Amino acid sequence: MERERTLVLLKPDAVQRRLVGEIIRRIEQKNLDIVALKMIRIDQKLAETHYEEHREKPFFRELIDFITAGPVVALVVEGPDAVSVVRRMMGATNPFQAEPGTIRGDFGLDLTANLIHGSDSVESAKIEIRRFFQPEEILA
Ligand SMILES: Nc1nc2c(ncn2[C@@H]2O[C@H](COP(=O)(O)OP(=O)(O)O)[C@@H](O)[C@H]2O)c(=O)[nH]1
Ligand SMILES: [Mg+2]
Repeated sequence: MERERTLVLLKPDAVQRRLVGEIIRRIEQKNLDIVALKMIRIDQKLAETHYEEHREKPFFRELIDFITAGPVVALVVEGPDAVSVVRRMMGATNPFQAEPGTIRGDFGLDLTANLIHGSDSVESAKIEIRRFFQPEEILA
């Protein structure tokens, strides 16, 4: 398996609901490496860039309002096949369809506030990591 890096965001609902520790525990328990971590506020501009692909969707405004409403925890997670491993740990976007045992399946019940973001490909991971982290913030 290729070693990959992926961008993970613990969304404002995860912070508000005190699920940061639980979600990071799962990432660590899986034996993935955390190579960068910080708490930030996502501003309007960063939110709109990050969710650019959804600009024409009916839920876009709600999504931007939600992701900018409170602090998030941003991580760079590294490991074999990290992009898809993290996506599987997250579970389906719709928490009603997310399997038990996944983060969204175990803790989520809302389509917008679904706790966690993970990059959906190696290519978008590279772009998203650059968008959220300076090179010197990431462990070599
Ligand atoms: N209200 C609402 N929010 C959605 C819907 N689809 C996606 N979202 C939100 O937009 C984010 C980005 O969507 P997407 O990239 O498709 O899902 P993800 O990659 O699994 O996070 C999701 O994580 C949700 O927070 C929807 O149909 N309704
Ligand atoms: Mg996505």
